[in-house]
Amino acid sequence: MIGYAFMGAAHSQAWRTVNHAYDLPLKARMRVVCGRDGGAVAAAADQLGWEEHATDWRQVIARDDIDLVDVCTPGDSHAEITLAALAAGKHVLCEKPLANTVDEARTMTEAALAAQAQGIRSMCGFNYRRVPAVALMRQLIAAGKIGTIRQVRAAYLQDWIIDPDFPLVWRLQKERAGSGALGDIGAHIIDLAQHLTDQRISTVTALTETFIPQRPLPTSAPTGLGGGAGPAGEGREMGEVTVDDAALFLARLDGGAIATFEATRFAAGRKNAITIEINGSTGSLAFDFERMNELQYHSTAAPIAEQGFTRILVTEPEHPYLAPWWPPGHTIGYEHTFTHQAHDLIQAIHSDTDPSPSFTEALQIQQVLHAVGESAGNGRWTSVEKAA
Ligand code: SOE
Repeated sequence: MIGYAFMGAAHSQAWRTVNHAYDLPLKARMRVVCGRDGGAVAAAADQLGWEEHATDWRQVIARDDIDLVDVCTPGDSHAEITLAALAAGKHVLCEKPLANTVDEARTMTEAALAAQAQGIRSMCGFNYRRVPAVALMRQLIAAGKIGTIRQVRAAYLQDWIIDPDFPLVWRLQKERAGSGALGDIGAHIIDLAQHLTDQRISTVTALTETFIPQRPLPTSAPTGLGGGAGPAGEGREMGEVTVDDAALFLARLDGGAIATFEATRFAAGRKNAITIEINGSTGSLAFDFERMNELQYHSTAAPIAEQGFTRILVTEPEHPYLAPWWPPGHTIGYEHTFTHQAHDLIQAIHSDTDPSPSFTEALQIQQVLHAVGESAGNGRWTSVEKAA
């Protein structure tokens, strides 16, 4: 694993757990965690459960005892590390968004397709697909339970940077993160909308906003989402915020549905609020991540007097991913989505099939992000370039 901050910790939890939760044909072994700061990566290895630690990812990738490289670094190094790992014949799991630009994502996808011919698998980490209630939602839609899909309403709301004194961390710098709320959290709801409906976004019209254009430079090493804030008040060094704080867009999907998307880091009080509702010709399904063990379902097939949204408690062994977890009613959490992701990747490697989302799927999401950025700049409806 390269990188060990928030996503690295989440992925480590998954690698630690997956062998025990599921009876898998291949076992994950946590060989090496890699980072630039020798002391910090040693502490991370100890805390997160890695056998070894290293500061040079190239040396790690060259090792014969490494089969899979898990890329958990900021977006500006995804392409370089992934291309090197694929060239060395390693399977790759790369965090979302796949890259900072469409060009990088395309190069990575071409490399992944070439490696695929040698049996090398690549996957992009869109973990929210692996919430059991979301997976169930997809199954119900595919089974025709809400009929023809008309509308999608998706929002991803956070508030961790509303304080103007919050420092200029890497996620607020275009050259490191690619974009702001759009790529970081908007990418998740783009993936969810397309995955659930099995339709692709074809055109968009968008606006983006950066509410706080300058912020204090960070004074300490990054932790969690951020880095230490400098002293408040005058005399501190400021830097430009070069990404969006919020991104809103309308979209048409290629199967005829229409959609609205909202991604913001300025929704005071909303910590990690993901909601998605899908309205079809004969019903609706709605998911709220703050109630991630539930799914709301309304069907027009029920007698009129009994119609309304029904709460499905998604904790049965019959529900996706849940068989090995707890008895019905004993809920699961955020971290399980990463364990489910690790499970699906291991199964794909073992059965010589392609995991999803593949890099080709992640490239298409990158193309949607790009079209949203273009449209926000020129104020026009913009077509999404075709991935293939
Ligand atoms: C930060 O905004 C972040 O950690 C994202 O990068 C993750 O993808 C999301 O799951 C939670 O928020």
